Amino acid sequence: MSLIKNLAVTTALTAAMFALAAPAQAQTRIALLVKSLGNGFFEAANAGAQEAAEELGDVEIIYTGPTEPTAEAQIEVINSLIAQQVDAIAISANDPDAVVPALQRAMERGITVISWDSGVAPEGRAMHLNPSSNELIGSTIIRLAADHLPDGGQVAILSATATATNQNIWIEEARKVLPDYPGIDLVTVVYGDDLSDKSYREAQGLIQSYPDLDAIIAPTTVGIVAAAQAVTDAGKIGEINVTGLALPSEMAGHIASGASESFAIWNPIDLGYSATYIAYELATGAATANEGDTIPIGRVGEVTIGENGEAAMSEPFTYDASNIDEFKNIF
Ligand code: RAM
Repeated sequence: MSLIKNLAVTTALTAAMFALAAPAQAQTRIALLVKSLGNGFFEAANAGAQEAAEELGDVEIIYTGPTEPTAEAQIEVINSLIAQQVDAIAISANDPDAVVPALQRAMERGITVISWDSGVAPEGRAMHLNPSSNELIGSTIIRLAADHLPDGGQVAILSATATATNQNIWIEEARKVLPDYPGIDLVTVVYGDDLSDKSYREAQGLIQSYPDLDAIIAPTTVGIVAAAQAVTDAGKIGEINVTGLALPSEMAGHIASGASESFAIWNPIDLGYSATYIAYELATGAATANEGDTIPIGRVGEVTIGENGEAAMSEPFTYDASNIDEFKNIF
């Protein structure tokens, strides 16, 4: 064998070995774009997305988001995902409308776009996955407070950002059921922007401004922890009950101390898992998202697309001292 031929064979062999050694190229790259990084709720959703990616086999998850939960910062991330030519973007949006033009540009370039958790207006995505029915979440957060106020009382809401699609809908739904609770007086709604320090200051403001306050309802996992801490630090445990939507892992201590009697949440791992399945099936053409279509979501089951291209995953579950220990190590 000539030296040249020998070299050629060696090169071909080396290339083949490298091809074998190199990890298989993921065929579908799905960006899980969250409201902001550093939020335990989205980290749990990412764990579910990774689980789905492993099951699906040829999927790469790009977990990404801005450091602060604003639409402007999310638009920058969307533009970078367009440049990276990802196959799908699954977004939890900081604003239903502001991100639409950027997402439309993504769709024009063939990128599948869905929203989950916090929705995008219909013209900016193929479908939206709600964690649960919005009516049910809205009525649940009021009931959680009312359950511990048999004689009625003053409640205040500490929300995330003022433009967050999900919290705004839940608050709207919560207001609709208030007539069913004549003794419950919703005194104000304030915004902690899903930032711990701002949420803490807003909770302190509520405690100072409303001396007779009986409950703080925080429909955000970031806000509820900050509010429970503010109530604890103000020596108001037993006077002001903190409730809303939370992660058992982040609230176990506040349930034990009595700062929170109970709260609710759906499974955030399942939500990230479901969003990934849906994004994958739409991106690969295995499913469509027209009204009435059913999309399988692995071990979670299936969702059916309803009005405005929306679907809902499951029901929220209530956690209190009787069951929190079972869940605090899961999410
Ligand atoms: C925060 C975020 C998220 C919301 C949860 C309940 O983590 O605002 O969007 O779904 O709370």
